[in-house]
Amino acid sequence: MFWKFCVLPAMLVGCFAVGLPGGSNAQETQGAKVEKRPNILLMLCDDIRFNALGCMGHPHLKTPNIDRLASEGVLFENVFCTTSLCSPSRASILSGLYAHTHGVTNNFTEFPDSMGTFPIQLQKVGYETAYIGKYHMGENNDEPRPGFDHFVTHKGQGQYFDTEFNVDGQGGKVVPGYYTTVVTDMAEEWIQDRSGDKPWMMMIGQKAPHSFYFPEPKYEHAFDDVEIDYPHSAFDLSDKPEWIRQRLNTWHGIYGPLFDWRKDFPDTSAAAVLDFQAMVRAYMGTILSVDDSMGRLVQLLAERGELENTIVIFMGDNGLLEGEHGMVDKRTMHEPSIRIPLVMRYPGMSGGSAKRVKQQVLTVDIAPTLCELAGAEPLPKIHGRSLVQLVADKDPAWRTSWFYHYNYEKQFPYTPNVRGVRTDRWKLIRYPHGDGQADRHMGELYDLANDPDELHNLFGAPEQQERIAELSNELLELMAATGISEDTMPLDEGIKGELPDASIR
Ligand SMILES: [Ca+2]
Repeated sequence: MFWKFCVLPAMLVGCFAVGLPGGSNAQETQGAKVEKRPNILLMLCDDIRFNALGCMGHPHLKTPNIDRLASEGVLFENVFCTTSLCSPSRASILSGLYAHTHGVTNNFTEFPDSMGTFPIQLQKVGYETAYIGKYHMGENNDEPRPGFDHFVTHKGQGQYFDTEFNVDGQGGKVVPGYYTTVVTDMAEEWIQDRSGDKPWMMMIGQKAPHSFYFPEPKYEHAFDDVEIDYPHSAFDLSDKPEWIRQRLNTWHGIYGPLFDWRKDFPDTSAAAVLDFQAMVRAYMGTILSVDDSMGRLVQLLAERGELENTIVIFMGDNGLLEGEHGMVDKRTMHEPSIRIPLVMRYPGMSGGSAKRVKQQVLTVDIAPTLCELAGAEPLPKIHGRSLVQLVADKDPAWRTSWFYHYNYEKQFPYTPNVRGVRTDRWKLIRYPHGDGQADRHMGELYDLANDPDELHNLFGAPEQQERIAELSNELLELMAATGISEDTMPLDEGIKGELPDASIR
């Protein structure tokens, strides 16, 4: 097991830094023939579920353009965020660091300007870089950020229609139209302006499919014929900790307002499932436009002769619960909340044929991967690992476990503090109170090999107590390896029924 090879945190950092093969492009640039560095197009979706793609087996959603990337590239089947929340996860993607190190532990904290990121590393080796769309680190800041030559974003969440964008710090201006189409137009324009002399990297922050869900008018009725029920797991909470039952009637529970799809709440009646159905249909509708967006951009790259030399990435920032265990939203460590989709098409990495990767990949792995593929200097002392060797030869030393953390939010009092460990087979979730004393919520233990839907909590099973002790130790070791010697977190003030402030929903 990789982690056990490195006893001390300092040594572990060394393993990350030196254990990887050198980038082939970097070597090429030192030779007589200078190969062109690859362009990078990274489309980041907001709150997209891991299975909300045709290529991941969704029963209703058709995403032919993203599926094509998977059929010609690499589909990572087990990808996770280390904190299931927009801003912390986005900061981890940029920096390769866990939230406790980059410091963005909630949705209201600025990403520090001094923090290293992969776009900054790429700029240093001559890349032109752009960010277009939802950035959302710093709730009310739409000004340009380090690492990007061209920067277009908006304050807060933005709107599905007629969002006010700030282009390169020139001030906010409403751009009429549907968000997904508008950012695709802007992305096309920027790519078309590139001369082809310099490599470029563009990140597109799609708003979709984040709540509140408003599909493009042509897709408003795309799923009207699809019947949707609460998942089976919503009705068997007997072995779950009490806080999950307390969440049922709240902003993040299935009997609550469902991001405004239900006007009178809580509603536990059978008929109220129609509100849930309407919500899920709209969520799916927004994703159809995202697939169109990817189709347009891939077409443009092909027309420019740049497709084969561009790393095209589609991924999510965090997962989303859609009724599982009676919950909506994210933040928890249950599978739908932490799993995200990740597809990469780059013949220079995969050889041009379809590949499937089953190992556990994390958001923090993106930055080191892109630095390596671009032939840029690695970011120092980060927590993620480059995926290049894993894709090439399966990397027998790849991680077999990792830890997850989330801090209780006063503004969203529907999830406790979470500290957990996920191995290839087991998941242990603990809910520390935040005062250093014993946990006050029951934990959760799942055998993912035999119970992938997390229906049977084994935390109280006498025969599992030794395993729980072992996994608890492993959790501490993993945290120590990322620099957490003393874990600090807010006090858990409990699950509350109040709605979040309207300005931050
Ligand atoms: Ca998100």
